[in-house]
Amino acid sequence: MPVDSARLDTLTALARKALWLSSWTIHHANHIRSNTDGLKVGGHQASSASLATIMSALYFHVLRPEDRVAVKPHASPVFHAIQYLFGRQSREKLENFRGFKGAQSYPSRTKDVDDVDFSTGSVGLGVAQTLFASLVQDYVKAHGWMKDRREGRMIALVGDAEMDEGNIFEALAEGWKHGLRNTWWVVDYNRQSLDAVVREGLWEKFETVFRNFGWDVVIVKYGRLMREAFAEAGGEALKTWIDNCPNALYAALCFQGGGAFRKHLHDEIGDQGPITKLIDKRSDEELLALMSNLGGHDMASMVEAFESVDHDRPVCFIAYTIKGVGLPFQGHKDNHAGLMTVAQMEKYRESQSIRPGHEWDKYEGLTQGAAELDAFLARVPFNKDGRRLTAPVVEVPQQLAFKPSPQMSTQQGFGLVLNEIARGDSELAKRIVTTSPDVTVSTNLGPWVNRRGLFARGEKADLFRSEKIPSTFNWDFSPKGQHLELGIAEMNLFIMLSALGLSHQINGARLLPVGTLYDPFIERGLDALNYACYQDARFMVAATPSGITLAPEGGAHQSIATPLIGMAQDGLATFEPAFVDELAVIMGWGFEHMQRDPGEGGSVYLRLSTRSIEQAQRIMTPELQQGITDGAYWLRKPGPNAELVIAYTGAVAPEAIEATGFIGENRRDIGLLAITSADRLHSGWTAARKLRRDRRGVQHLSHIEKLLAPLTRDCGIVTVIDGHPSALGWLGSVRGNRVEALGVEQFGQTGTIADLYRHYGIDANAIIDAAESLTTGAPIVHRKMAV
Ligand SMILES: Cc1ncc(C[n+]2csc(CCOP(=O)(O)OP(=O)(O)O)c2C)c(N)n1
Ligand SMILES: [Mg+2]
Repeated sequence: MPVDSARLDTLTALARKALWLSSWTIHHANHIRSNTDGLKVGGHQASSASLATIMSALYFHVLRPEDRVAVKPHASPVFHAIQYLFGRQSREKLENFRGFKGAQSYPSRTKDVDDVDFSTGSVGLGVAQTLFASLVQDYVKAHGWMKDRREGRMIALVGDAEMDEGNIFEALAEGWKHGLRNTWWVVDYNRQSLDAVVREGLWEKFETVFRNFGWDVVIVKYGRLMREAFAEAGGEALKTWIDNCPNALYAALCFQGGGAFRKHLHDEIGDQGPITKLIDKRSDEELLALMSNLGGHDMASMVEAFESVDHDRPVCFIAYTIKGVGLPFQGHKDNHAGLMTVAQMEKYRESQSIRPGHEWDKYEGLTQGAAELDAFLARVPFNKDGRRLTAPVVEVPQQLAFKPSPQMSTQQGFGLVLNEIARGDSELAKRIVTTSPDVTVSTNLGPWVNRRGLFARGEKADLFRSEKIPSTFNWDFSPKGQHLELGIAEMNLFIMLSALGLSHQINGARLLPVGTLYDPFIERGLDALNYACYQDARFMVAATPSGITLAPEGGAHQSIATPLIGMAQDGLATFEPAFVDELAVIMGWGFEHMQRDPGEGGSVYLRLSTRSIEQAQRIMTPELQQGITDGAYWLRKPGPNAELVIAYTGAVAPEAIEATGFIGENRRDIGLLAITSADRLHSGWTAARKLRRDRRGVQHLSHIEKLLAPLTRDCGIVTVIDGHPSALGWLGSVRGNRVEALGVEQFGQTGTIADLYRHYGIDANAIIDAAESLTTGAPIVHRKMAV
């Protein structure tokens, strides 16, 4: 239905206001707020201007409350301005833009107060997030959890240079495989990036890519002024000139203004009667207004383009824009960090009929009355409370069961625990959804998938099964399936986990996502993992195999840095258990942790191994359980005069146990500390120190402080991990003990586990050597001979 002209006028006025407010926000941060540390606000003003009309069309008119949006990072000020007009952002936070606790530089789900759906900032990731969010919505719907909620459109406002990010193309391919729907990407085609003008002709290539992947492509090139001019005598020639004008020249002329356009048009088209008349009847100002009236700056054209979509296939809108439109540096190639001078801002203020001192007034300078605009904004469909949903907590059994064997790896145990959950009909079993980038079988998710099936919107039987060809895996696809098959791209895994892990807030349906990959490839998807955590998505990632313990797989697949990544990543609790009973406890805790409130819960990373080791035969007491989830427990308590403690993590447990046996014959009271989570130990220690500093007199001790409390200062600690030694090296600082930290610092070789443990110095002999260097007394004679 065409939008009436009064409504269009109001939308245009609000877009103008949003642009003013975003510019004033930036100006305020730079020139008015006292800024002693030279906090420069760049990279926002020009980018925000570029999108002001498009975003206003969406937010004030097109969007429905069930829609979800990822806003291009540098359009943050215009996003906040729109929210301010909605009454969902405060003037105080705008005045404090980019300041401490102020409106965020890039839209943030967790740090902003104004209804951000997806955090953005690292270009490319927000775009792909909308695609995966749409797949997740399909999953939720197919499982019958949408209730009476309407399907939302997942919309990304995309900078044209964002398309250089490979993760967008990885996502496109994945979306196609899954029959993507309800996804709109609106490209702000200003033909500028940070440094440069976008390469001529690049977009034609992208367009083909989109169409190839089944997307509808809607190009919004000309605004209404342009279209009207094209209809005038000579208009065709003008259109041809515009179409043929190179990106860089068009941008430069927009910067220079109407006079420059006139000169070029005259020079290049010559005196051809009608076109000359068309140009010359316009003043410089009018000519500039015409030439900068690209589709993306024209409310009518944008509304029309959005409303023309009558299907649920994915759509890519390419909206032509000018970076910094309407501002003095519009089109200038250096405008990314462009700021207006005080004098320029004054002029802009006057042009908007805004009185000094009334810069923040919502409707100042608009012709529509305040009551009318209040009523308009109150009726905007998107402007609704409660867009962020919640979902009840899924109960997790006290202890997760698994079928034990005397020898097992943690990777095997992971499969066994999930298999046991899959056999039952608990709510937990229903809400777990697994996903893996082409390593489902090799990370032991196979048994789970056999029982719960693969997800697809349509049924598809396993051909091998229907052809009666024996196979270990029965992989039927159906709308009830609970495994999302992914191609190899690890970025897609983490963005998918991010989307699944926000389902309780986006769809009001709780999912408990579990993803698997090989540990070294965490680094491949690290930025997406970081962003998933930054937006407080909740998931469990099992990374296996890991370390040099995957020995014959070779150096390229060995992971050294991941224990440190796990410790350093905010929002991610990292565990590296040695025994499967520990893993079962951690997974149970993890499923609960994933459901805790913001600020309390988070995601979980399990660094697992393929090394099969002898399992501890023991009763899982509540005390042991607590130690495991807090990060450590004494496998052998140190005696009262302990000279030495061996602290180990993960797959090297047999070496630590063996060395303890040998050393124990010559050194008194030796203790063996099993560390299940260096991350939780360390963060607990940091938190306790902070608490004691903040509230003097508080006696709170962290778990590691309590564990190490019985040790004297003279007691040495040998730490050992199949990973970077600094992951455990800090233990010495807890109570001032000397430490020998063993671990891996160079890329690995292929070989047997024994070869490599010996080569990198994390075998029993290396532990014994380290113990000797820390203690005095007779040499430790019962040294294990090299095999
Ligand atoms: C992954 C990543 N790399 C680099 C940057 C720095 N950066 C911010 S904006 C930008 C250029 C963006 O250009 P475009 O997407 O076309 O948006 P525009 O500036 O035109 O609004 C760059 C390189 C970033 N934010 N994220
Ligand atoms: Mg751009």
